[in-house]
Amino acid sequence: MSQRKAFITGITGQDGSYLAELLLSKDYEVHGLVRRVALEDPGHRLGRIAHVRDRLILHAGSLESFPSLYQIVRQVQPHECYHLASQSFVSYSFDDEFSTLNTNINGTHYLLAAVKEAAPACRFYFAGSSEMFGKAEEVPQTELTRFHPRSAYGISKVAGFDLTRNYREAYGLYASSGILFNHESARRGYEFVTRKITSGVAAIVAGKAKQVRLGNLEARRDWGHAPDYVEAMWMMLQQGVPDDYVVATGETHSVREFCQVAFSLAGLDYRDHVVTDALLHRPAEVDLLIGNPAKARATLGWSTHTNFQMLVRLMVEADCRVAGVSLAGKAIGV
Ligand code: NDP
Ligand code: GDR
Repeated sequence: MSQRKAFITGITGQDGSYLAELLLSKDYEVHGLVRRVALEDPGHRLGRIAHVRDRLILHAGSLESFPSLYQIVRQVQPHECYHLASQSFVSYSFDDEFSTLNTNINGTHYLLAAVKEAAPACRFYFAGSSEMFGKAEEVPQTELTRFHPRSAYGISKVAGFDLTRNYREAYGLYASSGILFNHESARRGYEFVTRKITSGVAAIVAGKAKQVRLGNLEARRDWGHAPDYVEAMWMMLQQGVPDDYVVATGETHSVREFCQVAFSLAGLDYRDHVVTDALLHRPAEVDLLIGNPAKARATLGWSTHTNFQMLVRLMVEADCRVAGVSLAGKAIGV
């Protein structure tokens, strides 16, 4: 069989970088969409894929431009397309609803249309989110739980999910959506709460900071480990028929618990270092988000390999390495 080709949007992000590694390990030819500015400044913007950069084929383009997506899809003729690129920071979507809706909704529509026109046999994955459940009507949430998004980000993901389903039903595209709950890693963006906490712990251990400023400590999330979640994306595109799947751990923890575990790994009490700031609270919070991954387990054979305690530990340890200190505060070679 000829080598399989995959096209990943968002390849420079957390998930894109792990998915690229996974597909390379499965001998795919991996193509990625990057913004032109990223190619101009690779040292800064391609950091997460620097170690595999020479094994990837990167194409300059943008979610805002249908012609750029169409040209790439037509030229590459991918067997699988993973649409991960988006304005992914929920908080920011309250500050700028317009760019979040434009990028996320139009970007998904443009890419689906490009695949339908230029490579209709290509299998398509859409990165849906637990934020689509928002003010959740039941706990835990399944593929059948009604959506009630609470942010422009959540609304944009519901629209992307509906577009993906519609291309499947109306045009016969093999198009699947993952409804993924939060997943974190040492490559998580620093603006997200887990990385903000673990990088904060490392900065305190290194003597470079004293405090971490956070918003709502009682917010709860179902947190998993990103490398496990990109496996589910790949599995979804290997099935006989396209479908939608919840991917989650089924466990929930509060931001406060995350702080407790992260600081205690360094022998610190989070209450001495975490300060709360009302300005960091969101205008609308989601309700209790816990996913039920039973369908993904039964149909895809998917499972998680990393529990909550392991996740926090690996993130704190990684950030300490970046800061050049051990958990005990001793300087280490970086
Ligand atoms: P990141 O924020 O780490 O990565 C986002 C990616 O999208 C980056 O590669 C970014 O490129 C790219 N991007 C953003 N805007 C554009 C644009 N206009 N044109 C081209 N590329 C663009 O996200 P994650 O890896 O964490 O998440 C991947 C996807 O999964 C996202 O769609 C997210 O919404 C969704 N998701 C994530 C979850 C999670 O917990 N991580 C849970 C559920 C869904 P650049 O580097 O140039 O900024
Ligand atoms: P989320 O992740 O909004 O769930 O979206 P984030 O880490 O930003 O927030 C999680 C919870 O922590 C609370 N919180 C704070 N959040 C941030 N960012 N900064 C703080 O200082 C802070 N203090 C408390 C938040 O209020 C929230 O309740 C992530 C993204 O990856 C999305 O793209 C994805 O769709 C969802 O996960 C599932």
